[in-house]
Amino acid sequence: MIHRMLGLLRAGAAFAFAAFVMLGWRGADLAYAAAGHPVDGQLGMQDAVTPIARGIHEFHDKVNAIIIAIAIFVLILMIYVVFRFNSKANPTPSRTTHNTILEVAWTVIPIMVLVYIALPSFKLLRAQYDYPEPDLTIKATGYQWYWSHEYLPKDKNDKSIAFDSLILSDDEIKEAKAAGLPAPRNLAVDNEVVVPVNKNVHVLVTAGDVIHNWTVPSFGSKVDAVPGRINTTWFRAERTGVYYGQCSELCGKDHAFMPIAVRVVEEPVYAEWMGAMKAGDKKKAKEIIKRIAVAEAGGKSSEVAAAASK
Ligand SMILES: [Cu+2]
Repeated sequence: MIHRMLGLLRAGAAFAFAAFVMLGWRGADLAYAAAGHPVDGQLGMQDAVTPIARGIHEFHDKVNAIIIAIAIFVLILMIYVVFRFNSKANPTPSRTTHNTILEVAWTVIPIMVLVYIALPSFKLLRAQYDYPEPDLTIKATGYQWYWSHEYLPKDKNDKSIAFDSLILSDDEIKEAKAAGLPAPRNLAVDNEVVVPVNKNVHVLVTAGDVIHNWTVPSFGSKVDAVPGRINTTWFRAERTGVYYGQCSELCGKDHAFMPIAVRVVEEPVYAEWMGAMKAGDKKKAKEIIKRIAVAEAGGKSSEVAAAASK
């Protein structure tokens, strides 16, 4: 009897250990996730490259640890009850019906756990909706089935630029790959959104037909695009690279084929790209991005990309 209980306790401990190993795994698959898109065999979420996304991941891990601890605690209690109080081990059951201390404890402790979860949750929510001064504002409009992006002018002397982002066809992906670009299937687009690294970017999100959703997991951004209404999100990407997302509100037949690609580049590259776009030279703008993309795909570091831009 005692032996069986010990065996079960040991199994519980093994389960707990396995759960924590799984949690800890998130650190190990950063190398994959740094790709800015999901990869085969990946565990956990895509790498966080903004303070908000990092906050979301930390909060997720913390809540997960609490969930696992509670599940293990309840499991151990149940196992104990099954063996200690079954009809053989405990033929005359106790007639106790109330225990004030116990009842207060099992009410107050869960309240304390919930408050412990709620406080950082509100803090995170506030950070998401507490917009810092923008360095750049982009309007993203969802259409069936592509995204249109407009860079709003800083003042009345400034010029706005706009372009559509459409998914690459299989042939275009082949071409891009031949040119040394990663171009992941169902994620790569013809015109990437380009933003400078370490700058606050506000995104005004809306739609022109039905409801879409502008989502980039690595930024912790996920905002419904509702026709006739402007929703907002902000991000400050801290690492160069290209970060992908997908429309996340079922919007029709090609819902799965209207990805979002945001390329984070060093400030001088951004200025160069913006200059070309404002001059209406889309070809030159594409060349700039291609040069950075090839350098990053090969060297995987922002230094390489920065050097390539000189
Ligand atoms: Cu959509």
